[in-house]
Amino acid sequence: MASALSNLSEYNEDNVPSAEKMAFGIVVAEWNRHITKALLDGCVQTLLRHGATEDNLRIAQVPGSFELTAGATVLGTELRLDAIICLGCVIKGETNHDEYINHAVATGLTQLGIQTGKPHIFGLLTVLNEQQALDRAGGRHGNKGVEAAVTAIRMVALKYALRHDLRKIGF
Ligand code: DLZ
Repeated sequence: MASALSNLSEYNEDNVPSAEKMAFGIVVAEWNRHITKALLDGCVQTLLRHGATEDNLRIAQVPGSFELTAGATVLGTELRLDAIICLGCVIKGETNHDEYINHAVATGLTQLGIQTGKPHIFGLLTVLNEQQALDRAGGRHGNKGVEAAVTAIRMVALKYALRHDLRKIGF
Protein backbone atom coordinates (compact mmCIF):
# COMPACT_ATOMS: atom_id res chain seq x y z
CA MET A 1 0.00 0.00 0.00
CA ALA A 2 1.33 3.45 -0.90
CA SER A 3 1.75 5.54 2.22
CA ALA A 4 0.82 9.19 2.41
CA LEU A 5 4.53 9.96 2.48
CA SER A 6 5.46 8.04 -0.63
CA ASN A 7 2.38 8.92 -2.67
CA LEU A 8 3.42 12.17 -4.31
CA SER A 9 -0.02 12.62 -5.88
CA GLU A 10 -1.05 14.00 -2.49
CA TYR A 11 1.80 16.48 -2.50
CA ASN A 12 1.73 19.93 -0.97
CA GLU A 13 1.41 22.29 -3.94
CA ASP A 14 3.12 25.09 -2.02
CA ASN A 15 6.35 23.11 -1.88
CA VAL A 16 6.66 22.74 -5.65
CA PRO A 17 8.87 25.32 -7.38
CA SER A 18 7.51 27.40 -10.24
CA ALA A 19 7.82 25.76 -13.65
CA GLU A 20 7.26 29.08 -15.42
CA LYS A 21 10.56 29.14 -17.26
CA MET A 22 10.95 25.40 -17.69
CA ALA A 23 10.48 23.37 -20.87
CA PHE A 24 9.52 19.71 -20.82
CA GLY A 25 9.45 16.87 -23.28
CA ILE A 26 6.85 14.16 -22.64
CA VAL A 27 7.06 10.77 -24.32
CA VAL A 28 3.94 8.66 -23.96
CA ALA A 29 3.35 5.07 -25.05
CA GLU A 30 0.20 4.08 -26.92
CA TRP A 31 -0.07 0.55 -25.51
CA ASN A 32 -2.79 0.47 -22.83
CA ARG A 33 -3.89 3.82 -24.15
CA HIS A 34 -6.80 4.28 -21.69
CA ILE A 35 -4.23 4.23 -18.91
CA THR A 36 -1.44 6.23 -20.55
CA LYS A 37 -3.92 8.93 -21.65
CA ALA A 38 -4.88 9.43 -17.98
CA LEU A 39 -1.19 9.60 -17.03
CA LEU A 40 -0.57 12.16 -19.76
CA ASP A 41 -3.55 14.29 -18.74
CA GLY A 42 -2.43 14.28 -15.10
CA CYS A 43 1.12 15.12 -16.11
CA VAL A 44 0.21 18.01 -18.42
CA GLN A 45 -2.34 19.50 -16.01
CA THR A 46 0.23 19.44 -13.21
CA LEU A 47 2.94 21.11 -15.29
CA LEU A 48 0.51 23.83 -16.37
CA ARG A 49 -0.80 24.29 -12.82
CA HIS A 50 2.72 25.03 -11.70
CA GLY A 51 3.37 27.66 -14.32
CA ALA A 52 4.63 25.83 -17.41
CA THR A 53 3.15 27.06 -20.68
CA GLU A 54 1.81 24.93 -23.53
CA ASP A 55 4.54 26.42 -25.75
CA ASN A 56 7.09 24.90 -23.42
CA LEU A 57 5.68 21.38 -23.63
CA ARG A 58 6.63 18.97 -26.40
CA ILE A 59 4.67 15.72 -26.52
CA ALA A 60 5.66 12.67 -28.57
CA GLN A 61 3.76 9.41 -28.85
CA VAL A 62 5.57 6.12 -29.30
CA PRO A 63 4.00 2.70 -30.04
CA GLY A 64 4.89 0.89 -26.82
CA SER A 65 6.82 1.38 -23.62
CA PHE A 66 9.86 -0.33 -25.07
CA GLU A 67 10.13 2.67 -27.43
CA LEU A 68 10.14 5.23 -24.60
CA THR A 69 13.93 5.39 -24.51
CA ALA A 70 14.17 5.91 -28.27
CA GLY A 71 11.47 8.59 -28.11
CA ALA A 72 13.32 10.31 -25.28
CA THR A 73 16.50 10.26 -27.34
CA VAL A 74 14.75 11.97 -30.25
CA LEU A 75 13.14 14.62 -28.03
CA GLY A 76 16.43 15.12 -26.25
CA THR A 77 17.90 16.61 -29.43
CA GLU A 78 15.70 19.62 -28.71
CA LEU A 79 18.19 21.36 -26.50
CA ARG A 80 15.77 23.82 -24.94
CA LEU A 81 13.97 21.00 -23.09
CA ASP A 82 15.01 20.89 -19.43
CA ALA A 83 13.68 17.41 -18.68
CA ILE A 84 12.08 14.47 -20.44
CA ILE A 85 9.15 12.69 -18.81
CA CYS A 86 8.37 9.16 -20.00
CA LEU A 87 4.92 7.68 -19.47
CA GLY A 88 3.82 4.14 -20.16
CA CYS A 89 2.04 1.13 -18.74
CA VAL A 90 3.30 -2.42 -18.91
CA ILE A 91 0.86 -5.04 -17.64
CA LYS A 92 2.14 -8.47 -16.77
CA GLY A 93 0.86 -11.19 -19.09
CA GLU A 94 1.50 -14.89 -19.55
CA THR A 95 5.15 -14.42 -20.49
CA ASN A 96 8.09 -12.46 -19.10
CA HIS A 97 7.81 -9.69 -21.67
CA ASP A 98 7.07 -7.18 -18.92
CA GLU A 99 10.38 -7.83 -17.19
CA TYR A 100 12.36 -7.25 -20.37
CA ILE A 101 10.51 -4.04 -21.24
CA ASN A 102 10.57 -2.62 -17.72
CA HIS A 103 14.24 -3.35 -17.25
CA ALA A 104 15.14 -1.95 -20.66
CA VAL A 105 13.27 1.29 -19.97
CA ALA A 106 14.73 1.71 -16.48
CA THR A 107 18.25 1.09 -17.75
CA GLY A 108 17.79 3.19 -20.87
CA LEU A 109 16.44 6.21 -19.03
CA THR A 110 19.12 5.97 -16.38
CA GLN A 111 21.79 5.99 -19.09
CA LEU A 112 20.19 8.90 -20.92
CA GLY A 113 20.06 10.90 -17.71
CA ILE A 114 23.74 10.29 -17.08
CA GLN A 115 24.83 10.92 -20.70
CA THR A 116 22.84 14.10 -21.21
CA GLY A 117 22.82 15.53 -17.69
CA LYS A 118 19.11 16.09 -18.21
CA PRO A 119 16.52 14.57 -15.87
CA HIS A 120 14.71 11.65 -17.51
CA ILE A 121 11.68 10.78 -15.42
CA PHE A 122 10.50 7.16 -15.11
CA GLY A 123 6.71 7.40 -15.34
CA LEU A 124 6.20 3.77 -16.26
CA LEU A 125 3.56 1.70 -14.50
CA THR A 126 4.93 -1.82 -13.99
CA VAL A 127 1.80 -3.58 -12.83
CA LEU A 128 0.49 -7.10 -12.44
CA ASN A 129 -3.02 -6.42 -13.78
CA GLU A 130 -5.26 -3.74 -15.22
CA GLN A 131 -6.83 -2.86 -11.86
CA GLN A 132 -3.43 -1.95 -10.44
CA ALA A 133 -2.92 0.31 -13.44
CA LEU A 134 -6.30 2.01 -13.01
CA ASP A 135 -5.53 2.52 -9.31
CA ARG A 136 -2.40 4.47 -10.31
CA ALA A 137 -3.85 6.42 -13.22
CA GLY A 138 -6.33 8.56 -11.32
CA GLY A 139 -7.65 5.90 -8.94
CA ARG A 140 -7.07 5.11 -5.29
CA HIS A 141 -3.28 5.37 -5.53
CA GLY A 142 -3.32 8.74 -7.22
CA ASN A 143 -2.02 9.49 -10.68
CA LYS A 144 1.60 8.63 -11.43
CA GLY A 145 1.54 11.15 -14.29
CA VAL A 146 1.04 13.87 -11.67
CA GLU A 147 3.95 12.48 -9.68
CA ALA A 148 6.17 12.33 -12.74
CA ALA A 149 5.42 16.00 -13.43
CA VAL A 150 6.23 17.05 -9.86
CA THR A 151 9.44 15.03 -9.93
CA ALA A 152 10.47 16.67 -13.21
CA ILE A 153 9.84 20.18 -11.89
CA ARG A 154 11.80 19.47 -8.73
CA MET A 155 14.76 18.00 -10.62
CA VAL A 156 14.93 20.93 -13.03
CA ALA A 157 14.67 23.36 -10.11
CA LEU A 158 17.55 21.53 -8.45
CA LYS A 159 19.68 22.04 -11.57
CA TYR A 160 18.77 25.73 -11.72
CA ALA A 161 19.62 26.17 -8.05
CA LEU A 162 22.98 24.47 -8.40
CA ARG A 163 23.86 26.63 -11.42
CA HIS A 164 22.92 29.71 -9.43
CA ASP A 165 25.04 28.69 -6.46
CA LEU A 166 28.04 27.88 -8.67
CA ARG A 167 27.90 31.37 -10.18
CA LYS A 168 27.70 32.89 -6.73
CA ILE A 169 30.93 31.26 -5.66
CA GLY A 170 32.72 32.29 -8.83
CA PHE A 171 32.81 29.24 -11.06
C1 DLZ B 1 4.49 -6.31 -26.99
C2 DLZ B 1 3.98 -5.59 -25.81
C3 DLZ B 1 3.28 -6.26 -24.81
C4 DLZ B 1 3.02 -7.72 -24.86
N1 DLZ B 1 2.79 -5.61 -23.74
C5 DLZ B 1 2.99 -4.29 -23.63
C6 DLZ B 1 2.50 -3.58 -22.51
O1 DLZ B 1 1.85 -4.10 -21.59
N2 DLZ B 1 2.74 -2.23 -22.45
C7 DLZ B 1 3.45 -1.57 -23.41
O2 DLZ B 1 3.64 -0.35 -23.29
N3 DLZ B 1 3.91 -2.24 -24.48
C8 DLZ B 1 3.70 -3.54 -24.63
N4 DLZ B 1 4.17 -4.22 -25.71
C9 DLZ B 1 4.80 -3.45 -26.81
C10 DLZ B 1 6.30 -3.14 -26.60
O3 DLZ B 1 6.48 -2.11 -25.66
C11 DLZ B 1 6.94 -2.69 -27.94
O4 DLZ B 1 6.17 -1.65 -28.49
C12 DLZ B 1 7.00 -3.82 -28.97
O5 DLZ B 1 7.66 -4.94 -28.42
C13 DLZ B 1 7.76 -3.35 -30.22
O6 DLZ B 1 9.10 -2.98 -29.90
